[in-house]
Amino acid sequence: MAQAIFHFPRGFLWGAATSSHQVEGHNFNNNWWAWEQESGRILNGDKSGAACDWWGGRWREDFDRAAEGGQNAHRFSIEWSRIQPVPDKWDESALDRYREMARGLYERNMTPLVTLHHFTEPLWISEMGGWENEAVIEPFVRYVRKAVEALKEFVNLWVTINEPNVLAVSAYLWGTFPPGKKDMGATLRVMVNLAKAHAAAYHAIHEVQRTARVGMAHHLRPMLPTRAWSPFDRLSAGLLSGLFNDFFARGAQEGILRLPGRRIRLSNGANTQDFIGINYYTQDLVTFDLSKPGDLFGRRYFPAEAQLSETNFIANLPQGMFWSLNWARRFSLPIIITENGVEDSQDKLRPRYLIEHLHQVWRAVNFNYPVKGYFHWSLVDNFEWERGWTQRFGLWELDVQTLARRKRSSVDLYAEICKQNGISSETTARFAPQLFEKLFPN
Ligand code: IFM
Repeated sequence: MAQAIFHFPRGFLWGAATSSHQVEGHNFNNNWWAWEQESGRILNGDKSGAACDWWGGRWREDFDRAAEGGQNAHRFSIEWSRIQPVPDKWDESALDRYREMARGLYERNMTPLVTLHHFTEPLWISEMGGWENEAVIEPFVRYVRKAVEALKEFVNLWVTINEPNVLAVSAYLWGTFPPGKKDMGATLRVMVNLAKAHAAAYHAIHEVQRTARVGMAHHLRPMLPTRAWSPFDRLSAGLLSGLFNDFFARGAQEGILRLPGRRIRLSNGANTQDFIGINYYTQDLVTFDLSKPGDLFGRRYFPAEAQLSETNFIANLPQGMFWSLNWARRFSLPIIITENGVEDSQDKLRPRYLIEHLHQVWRAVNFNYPVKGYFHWSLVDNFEWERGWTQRFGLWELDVQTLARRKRSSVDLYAEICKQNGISSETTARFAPQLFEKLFPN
């Protein structure tokens, strides 16, 4: 049997990613809690409830699990609605708790990466009109300053906004996130405001903390023309990808926002990323379809032969990870994989998915792509937005009733990878034997 290891660079960050609303519980002062109370919004009428009870302190045991599993980093988010429950009040005790969490990572020799906005906002921001209203940028930046000031002793890696493209599209085009609009004009306005908010937050963070490294977590969904020879398939794939994948990252590089048919120049927008964060899960094929003007004439689907996840949400297409890293390389900045994972309650696909995706990361590293870290989504099963508890992304299983954690076999797999700083032939043989010949041919 081949004995070999795909090594990662020294100092590579190995971690998992989580977000406040999905793990904390009892987050009742934000727009998502309110949304969950409306009937028909969440699959099965599920509610985040106590979630993983991190606000009750169970982050400690989950951080212990991560540290024991060889993880040397963790990405978590902080909740604006807890820190600033009303416009003229800061809750210092909430900031203290987040400081304790950041210190908790530090004490476990884990590097914290903190996300400042991960899909949720205080109710009073929604009452102002949310991201449709440019006036919310100013309070957002005030909150960012306050949070960075409070956490900077332990944190210098920041994500300003998680997946601004998913947020804009889900909340304003598909209507699956609050406020549930289906309006292309509103979607584009929100995208512009989020891009402006990122730029302003970037500068604010650097004013408060000179050594900060700041980025966004870009949800990348490669969209490839079904028929590469077809100019129409190429056109709709290019339009979709340009708006969904490129808008924020290019905007933060060039200071120019490219909307269909017009451009907006941001005076403070250029070079406002210190690293490129990538959330990669799956990719699409795109066929030109005249009946889909709202989708820029593109019909998206998974290749017929692709292996699908438990709820058909994700196709296991690891080549898309390489595509994403290649996409990120053009910015000449360090790259961090801020999310990657699969929903799989039985842990049938995850071991294979994990190894195959990390193998693509390793390939990129060998082409000298500047990949600095990988954060698996997620550490423990958590509340999956409009899909409620129906999708299980955790390395650890959560019993939503009792809050008990149970180990999936991917826990041991990921621990071996983190501890070896690489993927060994032995690990592959044990956890995903079907991949062995492909990855380690004799
Ligand atoms: O759970 C989400 C996360 O909040 C953002 N990125 C995708 C994950 C899986 O759907």
